[in-house]
Amino acid sequence: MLIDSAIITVRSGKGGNGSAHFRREKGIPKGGPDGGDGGRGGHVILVGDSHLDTLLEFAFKVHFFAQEGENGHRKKSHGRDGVDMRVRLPLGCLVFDADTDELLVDIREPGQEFVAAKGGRGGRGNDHFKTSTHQAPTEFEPGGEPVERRLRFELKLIADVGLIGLPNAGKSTLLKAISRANPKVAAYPFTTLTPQLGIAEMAGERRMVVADIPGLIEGASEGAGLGHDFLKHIERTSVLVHMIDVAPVDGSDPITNYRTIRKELAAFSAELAHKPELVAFNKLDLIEESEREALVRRLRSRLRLTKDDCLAISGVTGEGRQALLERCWSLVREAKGEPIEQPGW
Ligand SMILES: Nc1nc2c(ncn2[C@@H]2O[C@H](COP(=O)(O)OP(=O)(O)OP(=O)(O)O)[C@@H](O)[C@H]2O)c(=O)[nH]1
Ligand SMILES: [Mg+2]
Repeated sequence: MLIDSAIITVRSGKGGNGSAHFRREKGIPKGGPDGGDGGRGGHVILVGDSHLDTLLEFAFKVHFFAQEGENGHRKKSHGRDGVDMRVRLPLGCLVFDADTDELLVDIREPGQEFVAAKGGRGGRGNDHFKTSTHQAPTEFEPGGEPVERRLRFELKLIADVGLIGLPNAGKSTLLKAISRANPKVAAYPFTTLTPQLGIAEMAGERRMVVADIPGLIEGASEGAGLGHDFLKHIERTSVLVHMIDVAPVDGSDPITNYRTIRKELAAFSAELAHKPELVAFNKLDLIEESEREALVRRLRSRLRLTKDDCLAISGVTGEGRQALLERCWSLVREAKGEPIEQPGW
């Protein structure tokens, strides 16, 4: 399982101070205390929202502060309560106190609420301190202190798209180019040692979770190399993008390489073998422009793939990248049984 996580700081609002005011009006020289109470400080409330599916927004915003309560006014007028700060979270999100590691709540239901930082209570005004022997109190209560704490969110993510292929095929390069993830990329095999996750953002506020797993090699389904442990991670994805290096430095044949991986998927599980697969002929930039079309046509026909099943791309120059994402999007929606929306609809 792949985990998305975020740490944020929340602070509730301080309570408003009570007022220490005395009524002063023409003809009423000693009007007595009339200081009103302060307003309650705003809470920080976590709310379950079924429309969210990642913690992405917390990469940009990490402070969530509620408003302070207003101080009390004269004429026993109550200060306004501070506005609560509502923080929307995807369902399935676990919330921990980041400093103690205590699990605070598991957000499961849409609309579920959890007060993560309680607003300070409003202080009482001097009106409350009046007694028969204490007619002119100047005492008032200050507003309650705000609560500040750091929260850690954890969300188990199921990737929509799994990038597979031999080591060095360019999986991490692609993930890096389409998301904010920063996997290591290097010109040698087995650069990626653990699955990497990224969120590809597309026009029209569309998002896909993409998983880059370590390169697979022959025998991976039986435990060779590093990929085996991670095949199970991609079993639950909707779509596989099978990356083929069209000009491998080791001189190997892209066709054989493709079949090697297919064999391992089949040996691992029927589920993986039958998962929708999009083939990406990668590193197109290494091929002379005049030869590209013929090469792709030849690969396609030898692998008996239709035009819909494959695409030619370059993870480095970006060629074909958008088309690949759009195809993935359609396949993911299809696999999930959701209608395929167009951006801007
Ligand atoms: N010319 C060219 N080089 C590429 C392209 N994509 C990746 N590379 C290079 O290929 C090498 C391997 O890229 P990675 O992205 O690390 O490959 P990987 O599939 O993640 O490899 P492993 O993590 O070992 O499985 C790096 O030197 C990349 O710069 C491409 O489209 N064109
Ligand atoms: Mg890699």
